[in-house]
Amino acid sequence: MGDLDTRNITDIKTKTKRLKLYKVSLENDDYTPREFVMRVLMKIFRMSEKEAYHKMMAAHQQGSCVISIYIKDIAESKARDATDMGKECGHPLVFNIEPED
Ligand code: TYC
Repeated sequence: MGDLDTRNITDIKTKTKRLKLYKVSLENDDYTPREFVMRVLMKIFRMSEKEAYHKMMAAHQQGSCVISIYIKDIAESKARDATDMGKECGHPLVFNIEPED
């Protein structure tokens, strides 16, 4: 009985899998107003005005900037909602996702 129980417990433990994480990045463009980018970051990613300013400026100066890291479903819906918010107002703002290494 002892041997069998120990093996079963080990099997259960090794089946625990870590969830894969995804980065959401903000892409720079030449048209979207800076204030609008900040509004999207504050609304969809719950940033303070100061954090939103720094992330927006990082994308503006470097071409893109990682905003945050989430499980797949959340990363996809945040990137889609944020990109849609730009589209609805006629801005070409884009958020992309990619697997974290
Ligand atoms: N480059 C834009 C401008 O000068 C502002 C901007 C910043 C747009 C960051 C997108 O991800 C972005 N109006």
